[in-house]
Amino acid sequence: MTDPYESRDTDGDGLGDNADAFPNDPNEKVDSDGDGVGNNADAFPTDPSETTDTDGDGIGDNADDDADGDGVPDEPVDPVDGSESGGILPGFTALTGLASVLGAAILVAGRRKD
Ligand SMILES: [Ca+2]
Ligand SMILES: [Ca+2]
Ligand SMILES: [Ca+2]
Ligand SMILES: [Ca+2]
Repeated sequence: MTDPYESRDTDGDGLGDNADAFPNDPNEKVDSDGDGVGNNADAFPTDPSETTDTDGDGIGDNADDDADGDGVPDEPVDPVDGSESGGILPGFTALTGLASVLGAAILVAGRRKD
């Protein structure tokens, strides 16, 4: 360490806590755009409105109409995607399962009474 005012390097990344924007993260030292995501994890280290580019097309997820790159625009929700109906079915199954368990419990309780 060359800075005489530095006394600690909590995350041990070689940069003192005073100069380290992420003193507890050994993988990050600088956040150039100040969006809270270190430059190493920030796909857009100079753009505070973007931190990730899921499909890697160079357009940040926030500005990208198709962030996951599946060819279907993110909004409005694509009805062909099927993720909506897929979400309802497991819930319905779980509810039916719960009802069966409850029914069985009531049945057992009723038998005990007799
Ligand atoms: Ca660090
Ligand atoms: Ca950043
Ligand atoms: Ca950024
Ligand atoms: Ca993108």
